[in-house]
Amino acid sequence: MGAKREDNSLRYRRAQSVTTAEDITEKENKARRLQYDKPCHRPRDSLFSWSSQFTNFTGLVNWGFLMLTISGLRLCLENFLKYGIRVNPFEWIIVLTGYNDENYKHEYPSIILLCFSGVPPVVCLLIEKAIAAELFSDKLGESLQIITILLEISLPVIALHLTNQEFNIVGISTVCMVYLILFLKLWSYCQTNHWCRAAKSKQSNSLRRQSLSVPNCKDVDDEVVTGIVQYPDNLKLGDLFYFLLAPTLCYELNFPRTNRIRKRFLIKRIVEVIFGMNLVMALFQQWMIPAVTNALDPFSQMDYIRITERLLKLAIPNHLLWLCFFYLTFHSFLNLMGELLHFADRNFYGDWWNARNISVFWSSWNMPVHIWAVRHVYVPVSSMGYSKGVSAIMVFFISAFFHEYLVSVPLQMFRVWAFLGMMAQPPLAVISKVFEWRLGARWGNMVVWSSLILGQPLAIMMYYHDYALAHMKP
Ligand code: 3VV
Repeated sequence: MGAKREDNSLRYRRAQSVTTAEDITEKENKARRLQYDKPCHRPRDSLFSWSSQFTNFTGLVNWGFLMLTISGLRLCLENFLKYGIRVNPFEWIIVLTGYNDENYKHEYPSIILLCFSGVPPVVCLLIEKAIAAELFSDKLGESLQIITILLEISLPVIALHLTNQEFNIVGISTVCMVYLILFLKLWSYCQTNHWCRAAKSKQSNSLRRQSLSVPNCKDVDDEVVTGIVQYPDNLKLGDLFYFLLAPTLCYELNFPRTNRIRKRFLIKRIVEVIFGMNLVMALFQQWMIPAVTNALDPFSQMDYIRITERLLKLAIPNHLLWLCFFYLTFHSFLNLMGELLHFADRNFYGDWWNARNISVFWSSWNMPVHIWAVRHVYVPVSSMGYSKGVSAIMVFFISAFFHEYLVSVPLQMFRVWAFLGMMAQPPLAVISKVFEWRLGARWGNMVVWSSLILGQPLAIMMYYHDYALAHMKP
């Protein structure tokens, strides 16, 4: 058996090998072994040949890390020598508060809008309560809910266009992000309550079986489990505000809860949030701003070679900032909120770094948005009879719209780059799958990383170029 395996492996090596010449026969080898000249040669492949089947490249990986560190160090020194120290925390305070000497304003429109963001949820809750108390018909109530959440998401745009207030860009960006998160949460809140109502009102056996997928609705399941909140007992201000603060976009009547706060874990996350925020702001001032402003000239002159050089230069700080932002948001901040609120489901991100194609990346990088998209758009659209492809395009369309909203509204400049960037994802997913099928998972993963590293600086430059043209003097 052993001999047979050895024989097979020899045959395999012979078939694969470039240097194991077929003319060196087994017989010749035997003869050589009988010689007394202490032979030290035998047929074997060089390690870099595929046929050698050598796989241990740990040293080269170490070398790669060392080269990266040295190049990074050189980049750091070059940056400091060229621009001096640009990190200035006071500048952030000026940007965040909108205070500057020439144009000081006492009104803080962004802060007023942030405070007002507490009102739409209360309106939604009141409508839900009115529907539950049968003051409104379901149809009228649900139409009112839709109008409320559409008004809520339009409010930053309305405030920008109808008031004479001057918003600073960081303030209005924060407002748009908060209003968008609120929009997604309220959509989930209304739809989940709608599912509970629908399940409650249906008595027939077949629909009772369907209602098992919405298990927290009173009168639906005959066995009422104690300690579990059931519709409409959930319609309370405390319950709604817990959901608004919880690190999820999907509403449930009974979230999984932890029974204690781990103090060491909490302190670690707090330190990470404080340190991470300062790091991101410092990197932004010291590295990102000079790289973006320096890339403007080649862009306006349409000098393609220099554009490419500038884009590659911008790609590095942008990518590092993006990685810091990922860790800070999805690990440090969301875990901090989860720990404080006893929220037990910490599935905020998957191993997107191993994604073998773009589809896998989008299903694992931002889990709160992905789970929301699946639960509130993808599955409902699929169950209306549409194919998976159509449902996925629908999700990406909504996502593209909101990406554009997050960029265009603060810049007050309507372009389509962010929208097109997101709408390019389904075709890019197909391309990365072709790479994966034809060349293997490693190449699919390369496509994912390349699109992340190169796609973002391109989009940033498109917007910065258009913004500079519109707002800055030559
Ligand atoms: C807040 C902080 C900001 C920026 C990220 C945006 C996307 C991804 P598949 P299959 P299983 C849509 C709204 C977006 C708003 C955007 C605003 C962002 C800002 C808001 C965050 C603030 C950071 C950074 C971002 O990160 S923005 N992300 O746009 C959209 N795409 C997807 O989620 C997926 O590609 C999707 C859903 C379109 C397709 O996913 O995995 O390729 O599809 O068929 O495998 O199924 C998906 C799941 O659905 C289940 C399956 O079992 C599967 O579950 O594995 O994920 O757990 N499923 C399918 N059919 C089902 C059925 N009939 N019943 C039940 N389940 C079913």
